[in-house]
Amino acid sequence: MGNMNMGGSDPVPVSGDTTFKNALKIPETITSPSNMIAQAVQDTVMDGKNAKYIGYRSGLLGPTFRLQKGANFNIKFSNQLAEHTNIHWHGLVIPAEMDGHPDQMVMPNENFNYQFTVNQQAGTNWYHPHPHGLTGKQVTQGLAGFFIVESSEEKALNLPNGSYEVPLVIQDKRFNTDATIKYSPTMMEIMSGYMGDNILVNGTASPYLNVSTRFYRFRVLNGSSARIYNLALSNGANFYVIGADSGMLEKPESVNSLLLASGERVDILVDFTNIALNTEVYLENKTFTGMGTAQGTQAFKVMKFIVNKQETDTFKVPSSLISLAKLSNATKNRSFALTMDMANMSGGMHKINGKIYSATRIDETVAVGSTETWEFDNSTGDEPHPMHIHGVQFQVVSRTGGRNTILPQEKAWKDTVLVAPTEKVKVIVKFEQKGKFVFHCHNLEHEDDGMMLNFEVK
Ligand SMILES: [Cu+2]
Repeated sequence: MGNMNMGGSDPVPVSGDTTFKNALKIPETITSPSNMIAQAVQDTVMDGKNAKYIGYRSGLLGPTFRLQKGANFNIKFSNQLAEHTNIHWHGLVIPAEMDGHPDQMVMPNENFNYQFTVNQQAGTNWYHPHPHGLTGKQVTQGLAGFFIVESSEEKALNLPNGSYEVPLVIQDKRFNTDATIKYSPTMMEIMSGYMGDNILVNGTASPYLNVSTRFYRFRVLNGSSARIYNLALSNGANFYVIGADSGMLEKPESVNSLLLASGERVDILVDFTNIALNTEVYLENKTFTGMGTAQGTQAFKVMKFIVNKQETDTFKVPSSLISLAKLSNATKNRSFALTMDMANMSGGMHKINGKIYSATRIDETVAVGSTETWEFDNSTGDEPHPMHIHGVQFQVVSRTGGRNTILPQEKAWKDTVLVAPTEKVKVIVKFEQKGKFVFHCHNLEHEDDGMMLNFEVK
């Protein structure tokens, strides 16, 4: 391993089926949750082959929960897998004992009641397992889903809804010849992240969606282990960013493309109004630079939209969306150095402030109710790290080095922020939930490799 490229392995080219002949699957929507089971499931994902995966209901992935701000969430979660798992409610600010900390495992054949009040603004959250060392494997093999929070303030905007509001979880996967999902990262792939050669949307390989001549709202989640996407439309049209992670922007921002890292979400409006019938428009990934040697070198298509129905749409993109109270008056700054250390290959290479994860160590102690700035410092690194903090939402305050700006998809309540090589990114956070939480890189191989620390709010 002496002369290896410190920036990671060669990129895994996307070489899967590009016929875009499979109708996009839409996960079941649940408004009155009762139970969830992590279990073996049968599904048809690749090449028409029925195969065994893991999921929370009847196929790959889980349902979309859709709850109103103020609603109570209460489910009996059963683990029918052969290994421990749990559920982290990514983006929800809920009590520590419900957050799915890596300490809080549900063992095989055991149950746990996840019970909390949804007490935050409208946004696109999601859920996935968080067992330390197994998160990448369990998410890649099928465990993930959306958790959408709605509010009256958001409803009043009359955004496209019903079948015109579509959640899209983008994931890259590798398959075995029997169509089961392969997950076996090499040492090199622990550095770069494990990338797949097939792009799936909502568990659908090579997907298409029929659309009408009107506006659509797409809630896009990067549910991949490591791959970053530079999303754009193949017709070159701009689209409107209206939300990011767990909240909405104050006003829509028109963009031509945007980067979305693992764990991040973006809520967008796409205008198909003046497109001729039978036109095909692709959601695609454009090449990009500045994210290490393993990312961004290849352009590829993600999914196909077929404009095949004429409709009259009177929707106008609103000039303003919601009011967003800016956090200020931080009383403390903490800085976190993001590094990669080849000297400790077997014990964890990816570190935060020189440390790999220890379940028994509290790394930071924060006063409940306090507001702080946290700075993620990747100024000496050559890998991108999407940093996620549990139990809070934050606002991005500054980015210095690298892209040197706050991007449209960062001007809202967030919980995951992409810190590129050479960048320092500062976020402002108010800590309102007591207890023990983690923060970590959402490149799931980095996370499983130990790029995660504990903090306790008390
Ligand atoms: Cu990382």
